[in-house]
Amino acid sequence: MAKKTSKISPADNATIHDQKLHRGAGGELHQFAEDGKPMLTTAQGGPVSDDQNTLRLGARGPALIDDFHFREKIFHFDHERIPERVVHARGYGAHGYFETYESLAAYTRADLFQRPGEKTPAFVRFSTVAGSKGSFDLARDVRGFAVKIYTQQGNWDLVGNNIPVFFIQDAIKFPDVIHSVKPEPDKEFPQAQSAHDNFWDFISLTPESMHMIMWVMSDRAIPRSFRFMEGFGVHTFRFVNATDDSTFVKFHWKPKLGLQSVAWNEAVKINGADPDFHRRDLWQAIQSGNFPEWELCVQLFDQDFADTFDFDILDPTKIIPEEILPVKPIGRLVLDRMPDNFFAETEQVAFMTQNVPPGIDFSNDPLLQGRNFSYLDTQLKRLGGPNFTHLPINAPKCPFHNFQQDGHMAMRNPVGRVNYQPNSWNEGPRESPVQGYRHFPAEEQGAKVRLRPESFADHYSQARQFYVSQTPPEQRHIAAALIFELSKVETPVIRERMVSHLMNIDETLASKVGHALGFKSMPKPADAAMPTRQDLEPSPALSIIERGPKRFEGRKLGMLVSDGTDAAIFKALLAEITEQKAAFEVIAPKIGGVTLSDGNWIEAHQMIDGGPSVLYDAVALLPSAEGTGDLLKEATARDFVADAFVHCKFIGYVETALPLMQKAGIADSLDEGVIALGAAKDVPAFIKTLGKLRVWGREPSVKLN
Ligand code: HDD
Repeated sequence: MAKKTSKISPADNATIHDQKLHRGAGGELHQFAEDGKPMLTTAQGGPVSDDQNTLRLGARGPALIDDFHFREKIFHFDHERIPERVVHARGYGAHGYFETYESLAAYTRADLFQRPGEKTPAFVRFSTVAGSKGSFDLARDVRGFAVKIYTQQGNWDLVGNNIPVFFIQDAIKFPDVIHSVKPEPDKEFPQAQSAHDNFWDFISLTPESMHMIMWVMSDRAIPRSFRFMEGFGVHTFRFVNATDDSTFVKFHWKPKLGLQSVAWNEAVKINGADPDFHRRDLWQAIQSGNFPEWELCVQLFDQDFADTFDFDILDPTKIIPEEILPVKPIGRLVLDRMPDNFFAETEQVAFMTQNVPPGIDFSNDPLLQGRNFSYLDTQLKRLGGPNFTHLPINAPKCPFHNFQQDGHMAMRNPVGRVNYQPNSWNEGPRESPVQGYRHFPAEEQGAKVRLRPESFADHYSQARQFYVSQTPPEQRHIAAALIFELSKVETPVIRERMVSHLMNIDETLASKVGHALGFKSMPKPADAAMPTRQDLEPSPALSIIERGPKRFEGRKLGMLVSDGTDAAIFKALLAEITEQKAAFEVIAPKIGGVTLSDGNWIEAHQMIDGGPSVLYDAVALLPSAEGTGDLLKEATARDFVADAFVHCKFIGYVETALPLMQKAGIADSLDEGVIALGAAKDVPAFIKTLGKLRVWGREPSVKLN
């Protein structure tokens, strides 16, 4: 008997299917279920009848292997995770654009820097370094600041940190420094913390890390928000122009909203109250239209400058102070869109230091050279194969053509016969000697050696310069951080060795730390390859407080309210906060909200237990007399007030809140940072004062650290 063949052409087939298909809100095609809603299908497109029960032999019988839907669903779930990044596992990203201010053609032929006003799409991922993917945001740690700019000449990845120097001078030491800071391998703790023996053991045996340690022990390591951090390319790179002239360049990102950090005692509490504090902050800012912005600034210099500068420009443990070589703003980065899907974009984005467009080149910094190997290698492991560049977040946004093919999960496959060149059909893409990437023809010579140059040998002078450039509160915080961290070190000889390094940086700092650790006598200064220079000028640009924004824009006021809160004062605060482009949250005894004195009901963002004052930059205590009476019974309400005071925050208060302040133990030590709000007219002055951000003068009396 002849087999029946289908008479339906592909076109007919499409028409038949179209009757059952439906385009969803995101433009995706759906099959319809009986109620007209998009139908659940398997990954193969097979319609699913029951997603609640596995296929069984009888209602109480064994599961059947016939259940391909169950097997596919569980198989896919079992494979949902990819390896987390070996460092910088916890991160958060956003889309945006880079806008060039002026043509830099004299310095670089990089296309993105040629035309003033031109915007180029960008993606940024911020991260902590040591913690795993599920760790908390306010770890004392370096923050990653990785930027991918999708230029017309391919992707440029500037994979930087919020600190301009690094722990080590040579990439071969990277696994060691990272192993030492990660949880100790036998016990797998502590998580996301440097306060343990292994880390300080390695550091105290590695004098080149001392400059970085000063930064990591400073408030830079506990930023208030990603939006208030600087970013640095760290290494010296090269700009190369159309005629192959090279200029050395160091990259800096300067936040438009100024720098700000939190206090350590605050960071510890934020981690409990909101482990996603930094993520939430970025999400809320972008979703509410307050797009964070950074200026890209460069320090440009030539070989003559490099030859006369005090330190080797190839040494990644050194900076060039801005006071010696000013930074030049060359463009701005604006983040204006959150990813649609965290995994697809933020988790799968692959940054690689070797991604540079024509016109940007490397220096011989040995850390950078090692990184240029490591990043491609790690993406292969993490993303599972060589086609990670096919993922939309990693693919260039300019046209690209080559003969790479096949491999796991290839999404773009060549069409046609030719997959090599040269070929006899004159087909396919070809090289462009003029427009293509030309490496800067630096002339190099020398013997093959494993040697650290002598010019890298001064490990203490810039560490000292950083310390002496800080304001008194910042110096106190560095000392307190060292004391805290070393107090967690169980092996006395490591504590002593560390303090012996501090002796080479600043003796007062060293003795403060040694004294607090209970040393009977101070250790000798560590043997130093080179003596510490005392003549380096302080660099005010290194201080966060000196660089503070002096305004409250982008910050958040927490308003503690109750039923009967004075409506006029509350509304005046809202108006002024909005005027300052700042944010606010209402904290109430119940999440259901409160009724103000004028009878209007307002919603609460947090109930008092969920909105401790550590989540805010300043607070206003606005409960009515009756509300205060109720709050007096709540430990969380007392902590709200006491913490705000101890963390040196500005506090506005109405008279009816005084009993609460009494209970919190602050009523007898009011200072200029605790401001009475008698009436709505007092509000503008209060909000203006918030621009100072913290009352650091209060710190010694509250013994914050
Ligand atoms: Fe690195 C990730 C920054 C030294 C090897 N690094 C990574 C990320 C940032 C940095 C921001 C996260 C990127 C993302 O968000 O996906 N790393 C730095 C800076 C360094 C540095 C500023 C010194 C100046 N790194 C460094 C060295 C090596 C690596 C010396 C290895 C020799 N880094 C890696 C890595 C990672 C990484 C293992 C882990 C995940 C990834 O690359 O994509 O390859």
